[in-house]
Amino acid sequence: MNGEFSLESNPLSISFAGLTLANPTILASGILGYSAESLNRVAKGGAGAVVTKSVGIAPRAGYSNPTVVQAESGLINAMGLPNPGIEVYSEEIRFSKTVLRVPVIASVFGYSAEEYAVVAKRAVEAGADAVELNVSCPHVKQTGAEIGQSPKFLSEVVQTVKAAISKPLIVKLSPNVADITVLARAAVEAGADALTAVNTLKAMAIDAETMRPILSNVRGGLSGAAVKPVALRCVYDIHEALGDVPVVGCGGVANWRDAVEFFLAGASAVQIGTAVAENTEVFQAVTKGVETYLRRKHYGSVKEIVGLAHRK
Ligand code: RRO
Repeated sequence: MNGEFSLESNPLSISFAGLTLANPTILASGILGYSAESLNRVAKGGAGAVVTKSVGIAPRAGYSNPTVVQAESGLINAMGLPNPGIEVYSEEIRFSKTVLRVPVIASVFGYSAEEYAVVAKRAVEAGADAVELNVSCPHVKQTGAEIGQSPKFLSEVVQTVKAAISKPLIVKLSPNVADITVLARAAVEAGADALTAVNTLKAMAIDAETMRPILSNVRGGLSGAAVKPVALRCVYDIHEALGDVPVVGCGGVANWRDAVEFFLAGASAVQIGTAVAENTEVFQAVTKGVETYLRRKHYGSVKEIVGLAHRK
């Protein structure tokens, strides 16, 4: 095995929705995902899989600056879905598959169910190992949360994409809803193979000196440590309501303890985003810490601890 673990005997390996990862850490969409080169840097840094920046059918410039503002214990962004469009981005996916040794998950968005399906199909044709539907961007009109907050729209998008691709379909849910289990159930009943919980929390920042909102788009999405308790509760709610549906935890993971908390809540893997901007070594550090934790607690694998916080 060239000195590597076989995936079956590796206690950190995890399988969900037809994907097998050597470790349960995944690069979240939107961070370092613009090119095959940056995805490769993250994979070499120890990520078990990577998710691309969200890509749509046509190029989009995104919002003007400022697009990011530091908040207490987190970041607020309103990038506005900047992306080169699937035609150009397909080349990055194709190239990434020649250099990366971990699964590449394409994050896709659209303004209709058909558009989502076209982009997803093109991403899979370019070699993506799975598709993550972004139905949860909190601040771009006519896509994102407008779809992810409506069980009817969500169901239509998921069904249409599912019929168009043969690879695993993951749906990234919004935390900006009254009851996330309603949307989780709608996605699964429409054919989602797994869920990512969650995208950013709707937020804003105001400058006391200029007396104006800071972001050019006024509203944005909060990520980082500040959202972890919300994301954890979302994963817990989904696991409680839907049991065995694979969930990928996303929101404020920065160290092994955060990751373990998400596994105990019911996540099979975790995505890391905001913390990567500060520390590209974070994947290795989290994986090592999880391994030490499993040994200390006498568990043989990550999957043995998934959902354990639900024990009565
Ligand atoms: O590009 C963005 O502004 C963005 C997206 Br697509 C998303 O899904 N979540 C977010 O916080 N920002």
